[in-house]
Amino acid sequence: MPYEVKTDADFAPLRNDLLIRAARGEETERAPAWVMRQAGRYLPEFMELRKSHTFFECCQTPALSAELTLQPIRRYSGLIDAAIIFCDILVVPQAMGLVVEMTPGPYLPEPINTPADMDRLTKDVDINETLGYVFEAITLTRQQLKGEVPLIGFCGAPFTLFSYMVEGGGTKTFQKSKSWLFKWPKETAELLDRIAVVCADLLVGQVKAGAQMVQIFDSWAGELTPYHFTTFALPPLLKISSLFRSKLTALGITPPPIILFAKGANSSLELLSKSGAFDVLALDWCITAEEAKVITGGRVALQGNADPLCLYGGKEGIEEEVKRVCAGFIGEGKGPKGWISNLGHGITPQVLPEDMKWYLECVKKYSSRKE
Ligand code: 1CP
Repeated sequence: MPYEVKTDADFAPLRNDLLIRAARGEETERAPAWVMRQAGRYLPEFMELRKSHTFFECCQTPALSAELTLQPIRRYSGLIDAAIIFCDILVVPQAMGLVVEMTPGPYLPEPINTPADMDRLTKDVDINETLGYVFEAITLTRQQLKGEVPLIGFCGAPFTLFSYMVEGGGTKTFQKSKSWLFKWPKETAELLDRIAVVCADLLVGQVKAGAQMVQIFDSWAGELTPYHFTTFALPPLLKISSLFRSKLTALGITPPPIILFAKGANSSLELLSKSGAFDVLALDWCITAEEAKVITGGRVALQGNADPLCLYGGKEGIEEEVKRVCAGFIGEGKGPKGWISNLGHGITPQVLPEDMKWYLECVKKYSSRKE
C-alpha cells in the first residue's frame, strides 16, 4: 500500500519545540524531558488496556498504539516534552520473516542459528506491506497530540536486533551472538547490513508519516569490545544514518535529528561524535556529564543520564540525583545548551507513577535557566 508523505502543514503547529532545539545544540529555557520506555510498563492505565489485548495487538492497532503513546503525555502534561511511539524494536525481525512472541519477554522460536538460515529471511522487505501499521500509528498519534509535544519514532540498532535474531530471545551470556561474530565474521557483517536496510526504511517511513525525531536503540552495544563495536556495530549504524538522510532528502524532506543510544559503548563516544552521523548521543549512567561533554567536544547534543533506579530512591533520593545530573550538564552556564534530560536506560516496571512525576518536576526545577 502506498503511503502519502505527511508534512508539518498536515498537523497542528508544534507548541513545545524544546526537544528539537536542544537536539540542534541550542540553548533552552529548561532541559526538555522525556524518559526511555515512558509508555507502558509501570503505568496502571497501560496494564488495564493490556488485559484485553496482546502486546503485538497493541503495536499493530494504530488506535491502541496512539492511546498508549498518549498515556504518559496526558498524565504528565506540562512536565514531559516528547512522546515516543508505542511499538517495539522487534518488529524489524518480524518484517524480515521471523516469528516473534512476547512470553512475556521476546521469544523467537526459529532463530537464525547458522549463516545458512539467512536464506529464511525475506529479501527486499516491503516496508509498507510489513510495517505500514507503524506509519499509520505515527500519523494518528501526531494528529491526536495536537502539537502538544514532538513525536519520536524509533528502531533497534542492527547489533541489538541481530542478537535477538540469533539467540532466539533475550540473553545474559550472548553466547550465540559471539559465536557468530568470531566464527562467521563475514556473514555477521552481511546479516547486520541487511538488518540496517530495513531499519533505515522503518525510520524513513516513520518520518514520512509524521515523526519529528528518531532514536536508534543499541541496548546491547556494551557487550562488544570497543574493537568489535567499531568493526561490527558501527558500520550498519552509519549506513542507517546515511540511508535515512539521503532517502528523505531525495523526497524533499529535511531529515530530522537522529539520537543514537549505544548503551555501554562510552569508549566509542568520541568516534561516534566525530562520525557526523548522529545529532544526539544518548548516554547511559556510567559516564559523567562533565566527561561526556569533554569527549564529544560540542560536536553533538547529549541526552541522559540519571540512574534509572534513582526512581526507587524516594522523593529525596530522586531530587538529589536530578540535581546532580542537571548540575553536570549545565555546568558553569546559566541554563542548558544542547542537552535533553533522560534516564540512562529505560524506566523499570515497578516505578510508581507519582515518583516519575516527582522526577519530572525536579528536572523542571533544576534545569531552568537562571537570570
Ligand atoms: O507485556 C508487555 O506489555 C511487554 C512489555 C513491553 C513494552 C511495553 C515490551 C516487550 N516492549 C514494550 C514497548 C517498547 N519497547 C517501547 C515503546 C513504548 C515505551 O515507551 O515503553 C520501546 C521504545 C521499546 C524498545 C525496546 N524493546 C528495547 C530498547 C530499549 C531498552 O529498553 O533497552 C528493547 C531491548 C526491547 C526488547 C523488549 N521488548 C519487550 C521486552 C520485555 C524487551 C526486553 C527484553 C530483554 O531484556 O531481552
